[in-house]
Amino acid sequence: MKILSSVLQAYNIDDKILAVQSFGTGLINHTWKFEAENKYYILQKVNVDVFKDPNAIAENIRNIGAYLKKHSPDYLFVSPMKTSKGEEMMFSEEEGGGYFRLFPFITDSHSKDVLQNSLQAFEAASQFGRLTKLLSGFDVNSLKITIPSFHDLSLRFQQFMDSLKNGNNERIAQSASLIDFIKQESVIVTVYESIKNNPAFKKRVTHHDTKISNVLFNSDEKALCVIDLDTLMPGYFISDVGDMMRTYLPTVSEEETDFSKIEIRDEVYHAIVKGYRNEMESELTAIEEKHFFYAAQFMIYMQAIRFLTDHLNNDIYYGAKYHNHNFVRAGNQVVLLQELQKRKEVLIID
Ligand code: ADP
Ligand code: GN1
Ligand code: MG
Repeated sequence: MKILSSVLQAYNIDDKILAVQSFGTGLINHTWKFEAENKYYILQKVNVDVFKDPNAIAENIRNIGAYLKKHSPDYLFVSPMKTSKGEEMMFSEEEGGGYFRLFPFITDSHSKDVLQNSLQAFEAASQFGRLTKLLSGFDVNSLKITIPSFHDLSLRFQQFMDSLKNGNNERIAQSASLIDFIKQESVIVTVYESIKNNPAFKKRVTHHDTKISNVLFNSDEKALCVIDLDTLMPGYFISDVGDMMRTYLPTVSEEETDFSKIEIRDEVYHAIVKGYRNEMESELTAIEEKHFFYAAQFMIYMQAIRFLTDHLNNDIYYGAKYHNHNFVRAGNQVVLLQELQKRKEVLIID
């Protein structure tokens, strides 16, 4: 694996490049780690099929970074490094072309694909809550929309219904029971529509991808910071809390193919609520406070829809590493939602 020379030139890195490796388990961008001049770096190629305007990401991160530097100077906000021309990203024409950006590798940090205990959930939820809280004075409407209607469940449901008309017929037949389940649970969309029409649900600066691999921990298991800031956009708290629930509650990830292993950890649910509330309590309205459990349903349901829609559309968005990959992922998320629903009486503590 070789790093493009135009990329290294743009960042004035001309020494020997060591130990280049593909890094992380992200589904959208490409990420590598490498060493040069005794320092470690993270290099990323932005997926422009998904992020049609990479400059919008750079602008959001620049403006939020400047705000945090002024108002919360001790906060660790991981911005991309500047090129020698002072830009947060560079376009390379080499090998098909693409937008690349470089980050300093945060020392003594690692990320996780599966959460191991509720302390980690508390740490991560505090980090995501803190980010939104520190940005409560930032003009949320000044943010650029990097993916239009990203967490708009009504649109995701519509895209799913469209895939039933225009998608792969064999896959539609294969997915009958998943399709039925998603249709049966469409009250989750109805509740989302009432949220959209309710001014007590506030639009705040929202991360929109709070999965556990987007938190960096140190060797003492303290969360250092959040990363993967491409979808920092105006949004509802149910997006961030819900994606934490979706990815932290079960003992296995969305990639697990043995669905009997999907179990909800009650103590993790409570740790997420506690960590997020610790930071956000003064911001959340009374009605928002009552929607923590709904947040989990909302995000798991949306991810089930997105994986299944992609399967029906022949994997054009997420791709597939094996035959039926998105079908399996959708099945995993459906089982997760069913397991969550079973815990409803126990988990709702309001
Ligand atoms: P993706 O959009 O593909 O999910 P991420 O920005 O989340 O990309 O990066 C993928 C992985 O790379 C992360 O889960 C984390 O392990 C690692 N990573 C990203 N940025 C840094 C950084 N600045 N320092 C250390 N590790 C990082
Ligand atoms: C994608 O890039 P990554 O892996 O952090 C996706 C999220 C999904 C997630 C499912 C821009 O996130 O919305 O929840 O996969 N990001 C985009 O793992 O679609
Ligand atoms: Mg990521």
